[in-house]
Amino acid sequence: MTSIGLKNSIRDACRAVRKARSIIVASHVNPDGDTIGSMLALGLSLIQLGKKVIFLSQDGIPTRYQFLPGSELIRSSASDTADISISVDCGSAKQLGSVQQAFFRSKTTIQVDHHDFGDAFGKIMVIDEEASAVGEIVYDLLRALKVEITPAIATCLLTSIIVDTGAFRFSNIRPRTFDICSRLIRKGVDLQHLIEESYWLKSRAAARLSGYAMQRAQFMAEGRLAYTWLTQRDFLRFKAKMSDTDGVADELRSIEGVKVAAVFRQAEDRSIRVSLRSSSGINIANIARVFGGGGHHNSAGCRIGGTEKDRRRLLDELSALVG
Ligand SMILES: [Mn+2]
Repeated sequence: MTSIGLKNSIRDACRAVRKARSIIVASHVNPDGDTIGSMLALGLSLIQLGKKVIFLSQDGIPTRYQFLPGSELIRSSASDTADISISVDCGSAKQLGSVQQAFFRSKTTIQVDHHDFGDAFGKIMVIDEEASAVGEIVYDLLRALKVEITPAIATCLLTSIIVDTGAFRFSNIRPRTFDICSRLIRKGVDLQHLIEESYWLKSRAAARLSGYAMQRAQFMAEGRLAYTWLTQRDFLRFKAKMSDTDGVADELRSIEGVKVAAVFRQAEDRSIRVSLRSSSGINIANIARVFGGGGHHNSAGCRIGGTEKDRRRLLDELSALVG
């Protein structure tokens, strides 16, 4: 989306928001800090504007983010309809999971997203692929709506940006990321505390299981491709949850010589969730897309079947990619 396109779509979104009385804000399944932070910042702002807001997340809110203001308002389903629905950080309608029904009951739908390789499903598309996190786009939207950015809203927006930039370390950061963060921090947010809570903090179980996954890592293509895996048995043995190991892919990618990293995590339904990371210059989202997933240039994911053959097929594609 061009910057003019973005401005126009923000204007259209503002118009729809001003007209609406009730609004659904919805996150993606297996929510991360970007989708949760963006949803809360947007929802709290809409409440400030006098709207009735329904916060929807199929999988509720991870314990890690329960400290965020407004988190107690999040529901996993809703029977009521709203005038408009807004999704945040969802690259496809499928990403909404079971809240899809409620979402599409609204006549007007707005998709606020930053995925490079997503599907268009909203009537109004507010897409900025250059944004490091959806929090950056929500910030633009709130400015256009003339919302007063309270410390609570600033906290949620910063959480979104901290999580999607790996606490300001990933290649998706742009100068504007810092411009926005600088303005948000000045609203009176304790940044150090926020990074600790939303990014660094992990349970012992999570640390041990991540270490286990790192220890069993395998290397292909002369060390340019690294991968590891975790089964349901591993999660049970370490008493850890799948979301406890979200950082493993980034850690694997940071090993010397590694250009592409893949983490295979077995879900409860036995399908395999694959997290992919690549160093700059290598587009990993294209491959994720071939396997029915999506994401960003350097961070993407997909789901594959549970057989050795399924895994092999993806690994072969990845090793061809790193040559
Ligand atoms: Mn995101």
